Amino acid sequence: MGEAACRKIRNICILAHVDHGKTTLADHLIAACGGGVLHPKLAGRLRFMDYLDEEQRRAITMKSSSIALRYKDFSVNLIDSPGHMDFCSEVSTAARLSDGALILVDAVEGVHIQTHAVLRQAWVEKLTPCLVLNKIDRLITELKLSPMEAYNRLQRIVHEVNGIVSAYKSEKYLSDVDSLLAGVAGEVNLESVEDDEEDVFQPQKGNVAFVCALDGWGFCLSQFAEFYASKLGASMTALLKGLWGPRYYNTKTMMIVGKKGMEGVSKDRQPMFVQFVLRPVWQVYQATLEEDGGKRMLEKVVKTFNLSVPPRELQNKDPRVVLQAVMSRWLPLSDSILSMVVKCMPDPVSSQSARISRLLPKRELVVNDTGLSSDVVAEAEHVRKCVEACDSSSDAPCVAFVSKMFAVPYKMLPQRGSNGEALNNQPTDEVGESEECFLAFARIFSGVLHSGQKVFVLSALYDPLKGESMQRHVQEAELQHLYLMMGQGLKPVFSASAGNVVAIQGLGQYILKSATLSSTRNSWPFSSLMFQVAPTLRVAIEPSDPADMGALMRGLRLLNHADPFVEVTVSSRGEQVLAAAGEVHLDRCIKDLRERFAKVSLEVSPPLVSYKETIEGEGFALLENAKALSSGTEHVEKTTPNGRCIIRVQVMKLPGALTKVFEDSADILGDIIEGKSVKRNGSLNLNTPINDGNSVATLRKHIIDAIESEVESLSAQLDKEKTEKYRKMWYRFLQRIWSLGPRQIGPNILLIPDLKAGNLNNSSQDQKGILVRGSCDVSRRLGFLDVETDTVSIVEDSKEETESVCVEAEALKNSIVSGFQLATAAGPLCDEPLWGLAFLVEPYIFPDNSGTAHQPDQYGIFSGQVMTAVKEACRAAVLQNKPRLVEAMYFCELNTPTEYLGSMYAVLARRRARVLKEEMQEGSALFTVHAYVPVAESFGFADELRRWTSGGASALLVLSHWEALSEDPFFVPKTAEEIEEFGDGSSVPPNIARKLMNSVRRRKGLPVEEKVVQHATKQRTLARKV
Ligand SMILES: Nc1nc2c(ncn2[C@@H]2O[C@H](COP(=O)(O)OP(=O)(O)OP(=O)(O)O)[C@@H](O)[C@H]2O)c(=O)[nH]1
Ligand SMILES: [Mg+2]
Repeated sequence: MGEAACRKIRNICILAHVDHGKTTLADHLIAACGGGVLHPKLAGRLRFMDYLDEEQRRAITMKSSSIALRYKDFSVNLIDSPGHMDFCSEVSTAARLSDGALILVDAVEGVHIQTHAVLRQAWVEKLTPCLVLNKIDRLITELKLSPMEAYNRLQRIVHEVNGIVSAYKSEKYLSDVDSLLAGVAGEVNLESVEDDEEDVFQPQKGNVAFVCALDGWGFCLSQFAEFYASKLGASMTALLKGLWGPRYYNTKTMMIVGKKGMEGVSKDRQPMFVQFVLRPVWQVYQATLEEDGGKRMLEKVVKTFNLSVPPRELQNKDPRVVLQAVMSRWLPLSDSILSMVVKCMPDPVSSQSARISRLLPKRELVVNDTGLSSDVVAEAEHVRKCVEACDSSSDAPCVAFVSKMFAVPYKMLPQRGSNGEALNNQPTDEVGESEECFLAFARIFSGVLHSGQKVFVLSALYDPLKGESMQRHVQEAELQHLYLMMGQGLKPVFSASAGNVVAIQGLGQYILKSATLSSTRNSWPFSSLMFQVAPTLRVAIEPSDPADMGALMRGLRLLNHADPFVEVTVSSRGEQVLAAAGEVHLDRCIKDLRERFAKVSLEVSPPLVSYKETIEGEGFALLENAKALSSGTEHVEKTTPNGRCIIRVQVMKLPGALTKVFEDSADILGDIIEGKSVKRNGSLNLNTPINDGNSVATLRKHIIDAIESEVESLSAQLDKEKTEKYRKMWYRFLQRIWSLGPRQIGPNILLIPDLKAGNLNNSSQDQKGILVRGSCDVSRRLGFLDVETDTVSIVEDSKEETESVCVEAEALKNSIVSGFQLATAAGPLCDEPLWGLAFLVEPYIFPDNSGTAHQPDQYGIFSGQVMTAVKEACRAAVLQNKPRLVEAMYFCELNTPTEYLGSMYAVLARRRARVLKEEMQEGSALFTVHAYVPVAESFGFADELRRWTSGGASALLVLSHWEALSEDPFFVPKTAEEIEEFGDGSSVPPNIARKLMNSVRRRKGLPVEEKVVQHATKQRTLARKV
């Protein structure tokens, strides 16, 4: 296939918030251009792309799927995507394979959370977007707006969407400027640094459509401009400009004028969009749907716009049939949308040259060896050039990207090939273990793929310059069959060329979720997909009959393969844990497991909610807390069983902002701390300080910003001198970071003792304990220490006797760090990770008098003892400093009709929600409420809400942040007032923190301190209050 044919391809996806009408719109496009797979009468009701039972049952889309359409001489690959938050990973897979995106917005509901998310996704993947304002009919029939009010509303939505995109643009602009200033070499695209003020979506430009997918009509301004141009004999371009914005038609002068030009002409001025476009549409609706709407008006419209509607349909008794008959002939939906797609969206050739920097970012190469690698680089460059040009010739290298794998039962695969030959579509697995065939959802970016071809499957970590060591990341596979996708149907093709979206059979054993296919080893893999959220809802699964364990394991393996987003892990207690994005997703996974992949009956645990543990302290308290730390007054002390080491630990809380920086930067920290970045560059030069340039500098800046913001917030309450002291203290702490935990990258820090801290004299034994001082590894890697300033020797007076102790001290450093890691991985409340704490650990070691020190096994025992002592001391320090449980919070957006507001608040209150904002949506009876809901309380939330509001209210949840519960889980009344309020403690019901803590302890099999029956007699007389 030549370039000309390639120019006639459009790959598009439909993206929107849940229920804004994507699948309904797709129905109409399929009915018109799908080659007869869907009868036009069923369009809008069948929801062809929702072919899974579960999708039809719940009436939401759960996966993205593609259909090949023909419009005029264009072939359009349309991908319908889900809008529900739980399936947002499917949006990423759809966006990667497309060049353009139809962004739908419900004209009544307006912009919602997922609208932001999909706009961002389209922006990140460099797709060309068009805006589709759907459900215009609701403005007429539900809200009963006048054309003028409707115009204002539509204008507001267009404006809002433009605002969102321009924010992404300026963000990009800023980050480009940042990297320019930082002097980073790399691909800085000067084009995008240019500030273009123009709105992305402009109806006059033809990239905004106004549609009603339900009734099957829609238009862009050009259709009306064309019609009026011929009718009024005016210029089409002038009309196009006039049909949006404050432009009026002066009937006297027959001119298009601004507001001023209309002064004195008429009192009831209406912009041309209202007068020429919306009014006729409103008239048809009124004429058909209102009792005495008047048939005459309808006839007038039919006549004015030269519509040929069969009289049989016009006379139908059902007004909706009449309405649809008129509207779909007047403004056919598929034509409007597809002509916009063809006109405004790029073909694969232009699109790939614009998207190349996202798809295959240019690599910074450190070519140190000669020979081999320069050939490799040259070929990899050639591949990149071909992808950039979308080279569809047969001698170009083949490159395709698989964005997900999906499962199809073998019996659903076509039995005949493209030429009618029989296909051997039997399960090929030697194991014969499944009836499911895995297909790859892929787009070809260069060259031609054909069935039977051999390709290399490159994983995201593959690096062609590394030769042998990369064997794990590249495999050779044979493509069995290629299919064009028709929703659920598959149409076998022998070959497919660059620019097409296809399903590929035969890669099931090679690819788990996504991969790059290439005909040469010497090519870089495509950049990974960006997912908006992580799978957070975890449950443990076991078979009802233990004998079915094998089937369950197999089922989980298949599910993990078939769903791009699910995560299957084994917990530390050996349970199979399934992580999904949310409840709807989880339900579908369990159903798939039961009915399709494992086919056994299953037991599913209640959701395993993660918590964290921290200590109290905020704002002012932090300062006090810090003072104690620097003066070293309050500490916990532990001694190892052999008495040779004393550990002193103090703990303080980190400022919230700093904790957040550490949490958010786990990936970068991993690179910096484990030094992965060094290896990755291929220049293993250990003499140069590890300086991954940009990322370290940015992280350092974030850390400093966090501290400054904390200092600033304190400065309101404190005098200058104190805040200055506080700031200084923090900068000193930053230079003393030995390790982070848990897992070396968590949000807790281990500080080395202050230089001032001396050695310890143990009076009872009259011996001198030597302080083991670690090295500030993390500080140095983060660039808070310039050179090796901290290599102070452990003891200044290294006498003979202490020398051996020093050697030992050196060897024990690892145990100390390990103890800290263990403590931060499992806190004292319920073995959940610690969060946002700084530990100052001072280990003192005493000389050994027993003479057994140098035996290796003795040493092993001693180091173990030190590790345990450090761990115990850290945990005890947390317990002594007002420990608090930290829980994860969802951000929740709710929409509810006014009459259900009361019930909705009742549901929110039961779930410990905190309402942030509530507002009435202008021009409708809907309320939008934003709230935080604890993850622990969120299960069944959507269902309960639906029940209590008779389906009126809907909610979407996004994981937001961690928050400490203010309650003390060990609360017992102590002061006189507390005792007065709660009694002596025996009858205090456990508070929420305690309940949560106990439930986790019970789940983990840890001892729970509970008084089962305390005052038996008293209890008997108590009434049940439930
Ligand atoms: N009044 C009206 N309702 C519409 C219109 N388009 C779609 N709907 C209705 O909106 C509901 C959702 O439509 P879908 O097409 O399933 O929405 P979706 O965007 O595909 O939803 P997800 O795939 O779950 O995100 C259905 O009940 C449709 O009938 C429209 O133009 N007007
Ligand atoms: Mg849908």
